[in-house]
Amino acid sequence: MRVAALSDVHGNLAALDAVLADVIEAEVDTVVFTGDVALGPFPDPTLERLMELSLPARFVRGNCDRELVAAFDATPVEESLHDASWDAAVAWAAGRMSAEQRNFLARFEPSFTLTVDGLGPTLFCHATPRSDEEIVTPLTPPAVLEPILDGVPEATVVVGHTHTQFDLAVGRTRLVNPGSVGMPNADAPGAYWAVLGPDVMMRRSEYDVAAAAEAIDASGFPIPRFGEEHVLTVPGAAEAQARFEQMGVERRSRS
Ligand SMILES: [Mn+2]
Repeated sequence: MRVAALSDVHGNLAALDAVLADVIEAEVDTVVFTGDVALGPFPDPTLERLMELSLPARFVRGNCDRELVAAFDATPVEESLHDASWDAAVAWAAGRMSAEQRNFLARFEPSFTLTVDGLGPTLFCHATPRSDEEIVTPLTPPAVLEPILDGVPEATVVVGHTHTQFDLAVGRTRLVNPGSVGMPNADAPGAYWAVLGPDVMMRRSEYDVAAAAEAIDASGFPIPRFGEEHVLTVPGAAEAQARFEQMGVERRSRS
């Protein structure tokens, strides 16, 4: 089969709609969302759109999806990657969700395998096969990456979480990140995703980022200037990877 891999929509409805239009043209067999669909400026209409998709779709649970369900249920989260401003965003977004939307998010799967044309058995997960928070980037040392993928039988592993497109060979495994639909780290604004099968085709969909950023910054989403800093302009890929890798080093040194 051929798959459209969409990750980290983060409640950016305009970006999602732009990608879905291009996905239809790509004529894939299924769409896989690799997590973090709703935490962002338009959580409820984003979930509504995903719940009524006419395309065949599967959903991986991201750390932010997990945290939204926990916040909706008022269950404390043990540890979070987020700082206090993002904790406020989780509470804000969970407060806009219906019980049906909560139940939809709660059914997302930790990971699953599909056989993709040309790529073979392909594992879809959010951060790494064993965690929805662990940070891996092209800067992660092989001595760290290889044990994470040791014992994973799939030829290809597709992850999201760090919002940056990459396509890496790690030992026998091809590790692919399609980037982020709604909150990318990249060298140009837009909505990033990938077509899988028979190879990996990285994609970028254009949309009206000025109008989207304006709507986002008027939405009440409690992260200041989110539209301006993550949609109208975006953090550069190299800079973001260095920042994520530093977070990864700090997390590894604590565990
Ligand atoms: Mn994530």
